Amino acid sequence: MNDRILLGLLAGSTLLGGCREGKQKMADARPNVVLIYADDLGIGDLSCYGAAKIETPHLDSLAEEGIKFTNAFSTSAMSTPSRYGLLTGIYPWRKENTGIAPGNSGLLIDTATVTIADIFQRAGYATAAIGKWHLGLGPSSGPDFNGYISPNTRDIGFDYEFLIPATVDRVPCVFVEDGRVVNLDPADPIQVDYEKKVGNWPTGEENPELLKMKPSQGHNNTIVNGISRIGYMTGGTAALWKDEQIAHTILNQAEQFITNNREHPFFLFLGTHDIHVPRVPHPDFKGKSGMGDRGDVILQLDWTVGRIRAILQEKGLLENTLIIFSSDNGAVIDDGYQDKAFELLNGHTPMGIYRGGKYSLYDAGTRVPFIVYWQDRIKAGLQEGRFSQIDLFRSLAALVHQSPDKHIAFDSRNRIDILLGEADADRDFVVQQNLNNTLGIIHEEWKYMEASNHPERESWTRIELGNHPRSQLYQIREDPSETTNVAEQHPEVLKKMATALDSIRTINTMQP
Ligand code: NG6
Ligand code: CA
Repeated sequence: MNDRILLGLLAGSTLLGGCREGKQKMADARPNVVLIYADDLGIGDLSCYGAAKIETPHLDSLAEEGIKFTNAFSTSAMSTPSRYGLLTGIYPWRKENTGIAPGNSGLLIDTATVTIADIFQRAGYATAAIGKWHLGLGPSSGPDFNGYISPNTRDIGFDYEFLIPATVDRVPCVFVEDGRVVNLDPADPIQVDYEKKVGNWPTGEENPELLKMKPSQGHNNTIVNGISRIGYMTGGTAALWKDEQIAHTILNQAEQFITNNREHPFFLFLGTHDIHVPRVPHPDFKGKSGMGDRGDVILQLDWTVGRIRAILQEKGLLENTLIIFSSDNGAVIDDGYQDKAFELLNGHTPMGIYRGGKYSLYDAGTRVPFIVYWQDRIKAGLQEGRFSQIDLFRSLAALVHQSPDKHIAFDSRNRIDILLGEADADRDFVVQQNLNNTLGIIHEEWKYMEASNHPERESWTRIELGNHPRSQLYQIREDPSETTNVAEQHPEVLKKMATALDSIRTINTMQP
């Protein structure tokens, strides 16, 4: 943050200290922060990003009245690593085991690591993680779902948690609240195994006739609510979620947290399940998009965002709340269930003009919608320069007047000026990561992708991953769809980009 803004914020907080009268009235007096992190939402999935076949009015008005970023990136093309990067300000590929986590993974963020939630706590905020987590829980041997799960997010800076432990297509299909499975009957303990079947609940593989949604890839283990998942489970019947209700459950928890903290500054990390698979819309949205379940859950996501904004408004908090909306990775169409996502697209282009998709090193893997809204405080605008979610850590820290030590969040840079619309987004280097931890880097008009011996496609993703035995180079200013590899024509650029990536990988060159 530049000094002017810092001084402004500091002055604001002292001057306005006396105006609070128990209610969060004035803008700039320790704003609340609500970070809504959607799942698998593509750069082309919202009408404010050019989608013509679907209407997302709530997100559109957020984008219209706030700042819409058109060149924003997640740190990775999958959920677990992107969340790791977002919450720690450290690139996930620096740490082992931040690939797609199973539902019985231990907590992947070391409790000694300072997270953005820790920073908010230091600033006197109440903090919560609500919704999709996907960074593991419990010790490295895995969580005990029948007892108190420790460590949990309360050991890494959150005061309150209400979590989908991994993903909705992975067992166990239960919520965890403050270290305990919600509604667990001790007489019906949960067992989870990712290797072999446990108990006698039917699986998609053995009993496909019981399925209301069939898998297209994998997803053929234990059946819960007529949908077969990844992994085996048994027990915990009273605790099982209902897929149709998940968006509402998450929203209700968010509303409660907001209500409980309406007189106190708060940070809410809200991970939606939408629009990840299995896509099972609530009846209010079923069939409403004309694009099948994938479209319906986009409407459901849009509704969730609209409700969050309305709740903040109802509580008198909207003018003092910074809302950030983004996605953990780019779009995927068929992600393992036969939900007719391809067949019903009707011309909709979730990846926009970009190549690849979720899992990929091509741009559609990490290029995501990114909207910032703060009523009255932020002027409506467009940010067309580059921005990476890795910078949220230090930017939000600066917003709440914290300056973390250099060894903390060392890949993150403070660009609160960009988030507040007071400077143009202009990240010099954007680092990208695909399913195989192959890295890419965007700099000036170039995009470089390092060589990789992994297959160019994996059958189960059906998406070009960007792995290639030779490094690739694209002139993305003229060729944003990455159609033509120009590595051979520009050997010096290739070398320069490779060196830049190497230096980021080995020493961190991005010290704030
Ligand atoms: C993959 C799953 C996919 C999704 C993904 C994680 C198969 C065939 N595919 O392994 O459905 O769950 O993992 O998605 O099992 S993420 O957005 O949470 O990273
Ligand atoms: Ca995801």
